Amino acid sequence: MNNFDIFNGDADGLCGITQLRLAYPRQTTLITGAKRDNMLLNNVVLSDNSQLTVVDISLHSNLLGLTRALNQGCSVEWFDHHHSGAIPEHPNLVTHIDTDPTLCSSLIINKLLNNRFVHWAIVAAFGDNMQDSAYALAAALGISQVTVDVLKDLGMCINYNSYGACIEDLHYHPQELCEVMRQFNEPMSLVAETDLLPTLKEHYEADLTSARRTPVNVINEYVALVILPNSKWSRRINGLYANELSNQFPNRAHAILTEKNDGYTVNIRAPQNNPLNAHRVALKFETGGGRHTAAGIQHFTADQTNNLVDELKRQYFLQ
Ligand SMILES: [Mn+2]
Repeated sequence: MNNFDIFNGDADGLCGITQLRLAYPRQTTLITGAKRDNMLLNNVVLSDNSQLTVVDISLHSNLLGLTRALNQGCSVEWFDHHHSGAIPEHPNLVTHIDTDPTLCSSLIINKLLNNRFVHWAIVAAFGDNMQDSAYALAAALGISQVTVDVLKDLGMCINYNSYGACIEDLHYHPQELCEVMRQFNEPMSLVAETDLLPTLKEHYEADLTSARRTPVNVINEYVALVILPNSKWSRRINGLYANELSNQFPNRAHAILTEKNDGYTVNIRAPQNNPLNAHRVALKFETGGGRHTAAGIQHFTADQTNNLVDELKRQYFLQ
């Protein structure tokens, strides 16, 4: 029988599978990717009767792969906090799915493991930007401020590593991170014994510095636009840089255009002081989608820029 661990390559996916494999060691084939590779189960070739552990990818988006796996006689255990859609009833499927907005996959797993590797869960919560949950858990356990700061740094840096259009854009393959992380029951030991954290931090800072050097086209008090070049650093940092600008200028909506070979991708952020309808702006374009606060357009062309600016102005001007 073959065992597969299938998990998102971001901090939550990695910390989730780390907790599970520390608790239940098992030889497995690792299937992971960049954060945006969220259809991992649909795209994997499984052997019949395998055991699958799936962490931090949506069941809804992977229903095809799940159905196929169950038909092949595989057993599947699923841990996640994304929208799942209707969960198929099958004797070989066990799910631990909770879409409570204060939970991430690693917090769900932590609860099942009774805080056994809770520091890893806190790393994940910071990585998934669930600061309140992370701080609350740390406070409940009386974890020192110094330790919390390190766990937060680690979570944000592992999360940063997962951004990019494809695996080649990433500094570390998440599979490599997974193999390193599972050697440590305790993330503070990983930080003490490896140079992973300072290395990621340096890359993170370098990417941010490059982004900050790019001119910001301030359309008016409520709308600003940035165009990042076709480069790996742009693809790694565009979303995090959009968040940074949004924190810095809370009255302003932001659109970050990242050049690619045949146009642009777009990250949109609603103003923090008016955090609505970013997805509405994005949906004006064919490949747009997202949430109220953060949305995106997969494929965008330069001649649509005026349209986008008009939509942003219409949505956010004088509100
Ligand atoms: Mn997550």
